[in-house]
Amino acid sequence: MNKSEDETKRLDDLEKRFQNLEQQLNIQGGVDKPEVSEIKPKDAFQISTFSNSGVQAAGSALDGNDDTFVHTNVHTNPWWCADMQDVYHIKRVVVTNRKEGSQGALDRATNLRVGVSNTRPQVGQDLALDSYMLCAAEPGLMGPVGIVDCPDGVSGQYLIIQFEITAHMNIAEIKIYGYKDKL
Ligand SMILES: [Ca+2]
Repeated sequence: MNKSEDETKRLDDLEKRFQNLEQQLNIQGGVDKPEVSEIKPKDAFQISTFSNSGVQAAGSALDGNDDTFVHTNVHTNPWWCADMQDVYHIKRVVVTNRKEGSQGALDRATNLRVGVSNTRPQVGQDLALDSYMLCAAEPGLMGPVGIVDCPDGVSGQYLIIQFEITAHMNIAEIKIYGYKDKL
C-alpha cells in the first residue's frame, strides 16, 4: 500500500465512523429538538374548595370550559396543583381568569406564580413560596389571561399555580405545554 492509498483508506474509515455516529444520533433523537405539546393532566387539587358549590373544584380549571372556574376559600397565597403523573419539562403555562363574578373577583388573580415540584402539596395546608421550583413570578394584576414561559430546567410532576395575595382563588382554565424526556 503506497502513501496515497493509505490516506484514502484513512478518509474512508473516518467517513464510515461519521456515518455510524449520525445513525446513532438519529436513532436516539439526539439531533432533534424535543417536541413541545400540550400536557393534559387528569387530576388536580387545591388548598380548599369554597363550600357554596361543588362545581368549583380544582378540576374546573381542566375542563376546557372558560365559564367554569375553581373557587377556594380565602387564604394567604392560595394554590392550585395539577398532578401530571410523570416528570415533565415545562415550557409554557397559560392561565385564564374567571370571566365575571362578584365585584373585585377578577383582581384576586394578582402576583401570579407558576412552578413545579416533585413533592405533592397537601390539600388544606399552606404552600410556602420557596418550597417549589419557580418557573415565573408575575407581579401585579394578571388580567384576563396570564402567559408565562419557563426557562430550561423547570421540570417536575406537579404543576403549581399560586397567587401571592390573601383572597379566594378563581381561575377558569390552565393550559400546560412541555415535553417528557425520551426513554
Ligand atoms: Ca373551566
